[in-house]
Order: sequence, then structure tokens, then C-alpha cells
Amino acid sequence: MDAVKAKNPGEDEFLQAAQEVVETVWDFYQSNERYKKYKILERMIEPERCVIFRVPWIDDKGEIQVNRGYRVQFNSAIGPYKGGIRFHPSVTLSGLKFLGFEQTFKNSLTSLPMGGGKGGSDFNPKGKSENEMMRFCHAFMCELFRHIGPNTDVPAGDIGVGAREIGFMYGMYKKLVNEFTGVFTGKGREYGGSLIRPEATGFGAIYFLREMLALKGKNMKGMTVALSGFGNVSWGAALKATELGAKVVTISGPDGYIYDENGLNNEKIDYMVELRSSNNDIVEPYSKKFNVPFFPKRKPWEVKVDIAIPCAIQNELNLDDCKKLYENGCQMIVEASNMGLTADAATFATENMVFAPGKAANAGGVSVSGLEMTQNSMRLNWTTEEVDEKLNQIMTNIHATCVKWGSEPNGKVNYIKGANIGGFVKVAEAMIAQGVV
Ligand code: 2IT
Repeated sequence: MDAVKAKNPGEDEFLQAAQEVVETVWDFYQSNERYKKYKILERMIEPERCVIFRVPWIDDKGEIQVNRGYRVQFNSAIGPYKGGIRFHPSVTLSGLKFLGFEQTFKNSLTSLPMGGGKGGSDFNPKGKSENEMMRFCHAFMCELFRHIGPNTDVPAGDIGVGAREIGFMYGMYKKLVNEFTGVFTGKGREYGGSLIRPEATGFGAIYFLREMLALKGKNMKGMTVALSGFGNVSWGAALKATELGAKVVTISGPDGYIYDENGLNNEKIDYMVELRSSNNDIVEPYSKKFNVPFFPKRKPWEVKVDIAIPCAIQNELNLDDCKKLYENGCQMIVEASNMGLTADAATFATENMVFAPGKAANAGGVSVSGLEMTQNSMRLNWTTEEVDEKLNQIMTNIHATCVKWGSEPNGKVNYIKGANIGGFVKVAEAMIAQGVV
């Protein structure tokens, strides 16, 4: 790690993700002479390629704006680079390297043939008009198109990038290369998108949670759940958790959180979609509409719940939050966001509760992306039931992989270790087979 730190100065998020993997796979790695001989860990920590580019565009006032675009192509040992595009003012190279690194392990865990990548821009979608969104997406793609392709790199959405933005980016890609291919996932249904893709990350996290509970002889019925965020991931998780009999009592935004004692229902979950499309990035209107308390500038981790599911952004749940949850009787934390817990919080949660890391628990999104790629290659569409059943099976298998590699002598499952070793093995074997490239 000293060498990694020296080579990547100031990249705190990337170093946090790398440190966690190095720590948890270390004993396993040391016990395998081949991995050491081929310097697999050293090579895996170095991205294959990072592209950084200028994105100039013109806003509604006619003024020129300049943003920075990125695509981190982390690892292509087991398939084309695959991972989302994030538009958020917090986007940096360090952030995208952490996400691309995690994505490599996550995609390996899905068992589908996808390498790891991530991209994005420091562009802030908040308050932008539809025309501005389109001009920005087109400008972004005017450079990105030369680095991606259906067998090279297949982006998707992430924070700030939904079906609308994917449509704009896909349109410009298609115009520039003059080819209709499955180069993006998360596409609209009309032009190759998969059913269940919007729900997939949230549904997958709840399927994973169902397996965690089953291992303890429990189920979702009557469990109270705190969610953060009110975007796509939070929405899908709320939908499936509610369907399975749990009571979701919080959602949140950058402005604070709402506490809905009676729990979300279908009408309220539908309203989450409306809130998101307003593009204001605030959750407070929910409290007015449904007459429930709103806690400005606070995080939902102070309420009494059985299960907490961070669904927003990296490091959104710190050690203090984690201790508060624990003291209030929370038994499980499931990361639906990528690296939602700070490193010390993840350690505390693993030691004192049951904790599932994002690269295992939120793999449902990219799994259905993989299924979208399959459908595009076959030029046919599966039904809702077919896709959902495959997603369910993939999440159940990822859980089994975590149990296989993460079971401790005391009977507890260390899901961080299980996910990291489980994801590592396939990529490592493929890299060894392909030689020093
Ligand atoms: O973090 C993630 O796994 C995603 N944003 C989804 C990536 C994808 O390619 O569907």
C-alpha cells in the first residue's frame, strides 16, 4: 500500500477502496504462489487506461461552459469494460478510479462476462433545462465515442445519469459511428433497453438482503428499514422491500431526510419518481405532500430501525452514524450505494452487525445491464418475469459466493472478505491465462 499511496497521491477515495481489497485478500493472496509470481494484485490496482477530456458546451444564456469528462477503463480481463457514467459536481479522477476498481470485482461476482470501468463528469445536472442536458450529453459523447464500443467499453447510467441522458448520449454515439449497437445499457425500451433495468439495483439489493436474513432464519416481514437517497436505487429498494412486507420509514436528499412512521406505500413510492424528475435534488416536498416530519440537513441514520440501506453516495454513513444505528438496535447494513460506508464504519458494522458491501449487494444493476447486452446480441427481448428471475438467481449466487469465501471459524460471514476474494479469483485467473498484458 505504501507504493500505491506514493503513486496515487491525494486520491483518498481510490486508496480507501484499494486498501480494503488489499487487507481482505492478503492472506489468500499470500497463500497462492501463482498470484504472487504474476504480480496480480499490483497489476489489478493499476487501471488499464484513464481518459480525461474537455467538454465545452453552451448554456441557455448563450454562455460557454467547460466541464471535465472522464472514462476510467480499469480491467478488461473477463469482458469489455463495463460501468456507469456519473454526472455530479463531486466527480474527480480519484472517485472514478475507486468506482472502476470496485466495478471490476462487482462485475466478476455477477458471473457475466464484463470487465470494470467507470466514467463521468463534474457537470452538475441540478437545475439544468432539458436542452442544456441534451447539449451537455452530446458534447460529452463527441469525445467519449472514440473510446467505447459494444465489444470495447459499454457505459450505463449512475448518479445524475438516467434514461433521458442515456438516450441523448446514445443518439450522438449512433450518429457519429453510424451503427446501431448495444454500446450502452439502461437504454429506453424502444431502442434495446431491458425490462427491470430501472428497478434492478434496488431489487437486487433486497434479494441479497433476503438471503442475508434467510441465513439467520429470518425474513423481511415487519422489518423497519431506513433508506437514504430518493433516486433510482432508493426507489427500487423501497418498492421491493415494501412488497416483501418490510416498512420503509426514511428517504433522504442533500437537503435532509423525511421520517414516515407508517412506511412508504405505492403512491408514495411513485411520488419519488416525480420528485426526482423535478431536477431540484430536494426531498422536502415529500414531507409537505404526505404530512410527515422533515429533518433538514440531517442524515436518516439516527432513527430506530432493524435495517439500514444507504442508497445515495460514497462515504454517506460514517462511524458515528454506524454506532448510532447499532445503539438503536439496527442489525444489518446493506450498501446499495458504492462504498456508502467510511472504512471505519464498515469495520465496525462487520464486527458488530451484519454488513454487506456494495460490490456484492448492489450488483443487481450491472447484472441486468449484462442481461441487456445479451438480449441486444441476440436481438430479442426477454419478459419481465424472465429478467427478474435471472436477476434473483444472480443475487442469490453472489450471496452464496460471499458465504463461501467469507465464512469465519466463529460462524459469522465477513461479506467484505467474501466479496473481495470471490470477485478477485475469476479476474486473477483470466489475467494469468492471458499473460503479461
Ligand atoms: O455502480 C454500478 O454498478 C452502476 N452504476 C451500474 C453500472 C452498469 O453498467 O449498469
